[in-house]
Amino acid sequence: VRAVNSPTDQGYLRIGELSRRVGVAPDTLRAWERRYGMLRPQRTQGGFRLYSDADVGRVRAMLRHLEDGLAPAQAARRALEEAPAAGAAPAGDPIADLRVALEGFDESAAQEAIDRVLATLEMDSVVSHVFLPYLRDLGDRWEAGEISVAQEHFASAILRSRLLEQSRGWDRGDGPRAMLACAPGELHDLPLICLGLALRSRGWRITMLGADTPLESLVEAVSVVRPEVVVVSAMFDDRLDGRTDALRMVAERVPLVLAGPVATAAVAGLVGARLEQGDPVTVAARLTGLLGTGGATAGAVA
Ligand code: B12
Repeated sequence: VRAVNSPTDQGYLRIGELSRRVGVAPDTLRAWERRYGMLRPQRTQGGFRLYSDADVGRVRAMLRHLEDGLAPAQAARRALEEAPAAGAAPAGDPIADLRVALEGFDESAAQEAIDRVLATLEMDSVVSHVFLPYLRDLGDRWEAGEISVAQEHFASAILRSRLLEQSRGWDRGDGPRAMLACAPGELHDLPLICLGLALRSRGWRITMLGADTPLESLVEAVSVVRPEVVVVSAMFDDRLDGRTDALRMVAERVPLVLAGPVATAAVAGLVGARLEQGDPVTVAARLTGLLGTGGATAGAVA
């Protein structure tokens, strides 16, 4: 079971988000990090720095000391000595907040925790650093028998509704269009919704077919909507078994991407699809890169 870190030391804010929270320009924050060791970011696998509530606390302390008239080096020393002092770390760890609220069936507290997350983080961070890690934690705890199916259902229903709320209008504009569907029998549509939001923040238009989509019906929808890309997602091994003919029919009409843990290079090769096994934000970035900013060369995706 993956433990959730203590509220103050888990990094989840990117530099721009930290900057907005504390009202200090990113360049200044970077200088304080370099000169005074004021910030202690964690690194993501992709090399991004992630800042924590403890970092927020130290910057706020530094600002107080500057306001009191101390020179920067002196203000920094004071702020570092104080550790996460009174009034320093306001928000708490969003994943821990969600865990307590959702697993305690406390809908209002959960909605407030999600409101805070949505107000402070960009969509990529909401997905990568809060919702997906929380969902994995939820699944681990369910598998270990620490929480019930009822708690898991309650939590995923609320998260799903809040993600879908963010999806309103995601088919507008003139960006490239992605059609997203879960393989037949597949009910796990949360990662697909996350992918849709991550694509949307990169200018795509989204047509979401959601859970358990019959592939014949997908072929029909493709010929009506004519998306630049179709993504079919699957969590379980047997979702794609015996469906190579239907998948090939999709891939013959439109660049097809197979995503999710059980999509394999073998199946993708067999049907002429592209395999994407990263997390939703990484996949969104990659598809966007492949298509180019003009969205013209859809053929590059498959
Ligand atoms: C919420 C949930 C449900 C909800 C789904 C709600 C919804 N609308 O999506 C419900 C209640 C319906 C459900 C049902 C079931 N679930 Co469920 N569920 C989960 C849970 C808690 C979160 C799923 C999720 O969204 N995860 C977030 C994803 C993105 O994280 P990830 O799995 O680590 O995926 C990584 C990559 O593989 C990739 N990725 C994965 N999918 C996709 C898709 C796309 C498009 C992209 C780009 C990337 C991508 O991104 C992640 C990397 O960051 C997981 C726990 C978990 N570990 O995920 C279990 C889990 C997936 N479920 C599991 C099981 C066993 C079931 C059921 C069989 C339970 C049952 N006995 O009925 C059913 C099957 C339903 C079905 N027919 O599909 C197992 C799967 C084990 C396996 N693969 O064999 C898990 C892992 C729980 C566990 N630890 O055992 N579930």
